[in-house]
Amino acid sequence: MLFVLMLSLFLAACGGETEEPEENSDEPANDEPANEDTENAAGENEGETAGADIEEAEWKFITEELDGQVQYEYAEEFAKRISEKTGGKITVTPYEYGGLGSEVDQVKSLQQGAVQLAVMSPGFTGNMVKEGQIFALHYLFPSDQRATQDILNTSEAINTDLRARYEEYDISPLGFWTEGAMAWTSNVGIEEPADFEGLKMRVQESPLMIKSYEAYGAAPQSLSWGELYTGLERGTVEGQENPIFFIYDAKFHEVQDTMTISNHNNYVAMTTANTSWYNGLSDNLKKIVDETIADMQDWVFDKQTELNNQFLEEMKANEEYPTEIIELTEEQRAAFEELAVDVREFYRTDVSTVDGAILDKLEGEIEAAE
Ligand code: 6CS
Repeated sequence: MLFVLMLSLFLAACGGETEEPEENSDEPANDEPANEDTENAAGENEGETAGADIEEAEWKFITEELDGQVQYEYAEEFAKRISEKTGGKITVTPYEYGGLGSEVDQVKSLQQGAVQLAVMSPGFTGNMVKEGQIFALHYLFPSDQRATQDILNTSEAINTDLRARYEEYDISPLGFWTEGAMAWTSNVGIEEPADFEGLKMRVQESPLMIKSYEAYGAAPQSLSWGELYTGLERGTVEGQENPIFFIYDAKFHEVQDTMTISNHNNYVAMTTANTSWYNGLSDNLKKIVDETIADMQDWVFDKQTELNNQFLEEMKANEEYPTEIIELTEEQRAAFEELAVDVREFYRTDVSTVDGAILDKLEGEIEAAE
């Protein structure tokens, strides 16, 4: 035995062949070059190194928007980053709105695990995750979008408490971000609450959104955005709210005469994952997903700013479909705010399943931030 041991030491010292490493050994086999990626300077090929222990997989990522709009651009950027970080082992396939049914159908697809990831607007879960309707409350967040995004990034009420409510339904919101300030479109030119009187306002699937417009005297109804252009054209609905980039890119300005820059709220979207799938990811992949989403908060903020500015300019310059653009003064905004504040009470008593605790905490966080 001593002879055998000495012989193998002698052969190893001479650079002779050695045994293959045991299956579970972490060491590379001596007769193969060490992983070249790890030898590169400055983290080059970091993705390939990171991807070394990752199995190939495809993750489906649905969005509620089309190519060129914020959500879809987000999914494409996410796909690019995940591929880089996993050395191409994970392919994320983004899906535009439309192919997988309505927004509510998309929520079900995520819950059932037919897709792994989705950008979701809380408005479409309004009949299920009651607390998620918090984002339908007007004048809750600061009117400044950067300040709003900072709260969305750091709020415990949102990122811990609200997330837990969603996870009861197998939906994990991993990031909350604004798609920009909301504006109203109509043919009446909304400047004061009286302009809403009897107006058939389109909203998403959220009882609280309905309540918010009833507070102004409107006659709101829920509709998928896929039916919104035709609805406005035919007059089945007469007004709607959305960020400017979306109003212009979805061509609502073709069938609406005026846009009120009301900034009564901001449009919140969530990057969500199917909870069971997310929990089943390896620690390494979970970390890659979490870090990518955290890193993209600034990216998506810049993207929505860019698109909202760009489309506002395009709308102003459009002579084929001219739009009267109304900017509300602080005084005019205050008249809406006065009516909107009571809706918070409705949220506390009739919507919230936790006695308004999430709203109380969020209000405190907003106040502290301001
Ligand atoms: O109004 C809507 O329903 C749509 N608005 C935006 C900004 N994104 C998708 C959503 O479905």
